[in-house]
Amino acid sequence: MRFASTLAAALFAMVPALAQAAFYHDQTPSNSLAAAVRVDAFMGRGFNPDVGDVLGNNLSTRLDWVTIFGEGDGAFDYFSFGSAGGTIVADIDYTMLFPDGFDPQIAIWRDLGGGSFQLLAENDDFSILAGAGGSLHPFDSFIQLDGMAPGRYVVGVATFFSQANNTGWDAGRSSVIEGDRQYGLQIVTTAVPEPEAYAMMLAGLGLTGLMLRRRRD
Ligand SMILES: [Ca+2]
Ligand SMILES: [Ca+2]
Ligand SMILES: [Ca+2]
Repeated sequence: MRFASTLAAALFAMVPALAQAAFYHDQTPSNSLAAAVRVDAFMGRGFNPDVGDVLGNNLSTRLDWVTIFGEGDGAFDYFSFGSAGGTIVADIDYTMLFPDGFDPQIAIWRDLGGGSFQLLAENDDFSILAGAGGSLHPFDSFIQLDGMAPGRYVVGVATFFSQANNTGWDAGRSSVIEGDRQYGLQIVTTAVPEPEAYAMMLAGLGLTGLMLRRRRD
């Protein structure tokens, strides 16, 4: 994977070889909560110095995470993921790297199903000590939610000044991510295995059962 971008290079350098599946490069116009990109398949665990909690403690080997390298396209970005519950972190990194930097703003929604969402939190600027490494400027955003119920959640990215509500970023009072802007975003939680992963696990168990049975014959 090669990118002609300082930001992508910085982000990618932080993703360990074993966890390269945990790096997602977004170029999609995911412009609404309903059209959020599902990043479940990119969730992984393995040491990453830029993945941490609100106090700056590293979380990368205790929880699942995905590092997103996002590129603006004159729209907002939304990323959807399943959580087994507990802690959820959304952590903007390296976004004030020039010349492609900007002042980001993020929000988290709960996906209530049936096209309904509930705004849980939003943030513009935060301490660069939160989220372990990666933030070079307090314009980077950070949200940590604890004690969350299992379910599906969405993280949205916009440009300051923006205002979120239960239907997403309020288009009349929000600023999109312009086409030449780039950002790094860490999403951290306890992931939920996807149906395909379950199917593979069950197939594996079935195969093991068959082999055990055959051995007994
Ligand atoms: Ca970080
Ligand atoms: Ca950060
Ligand atoms: Ca900001």
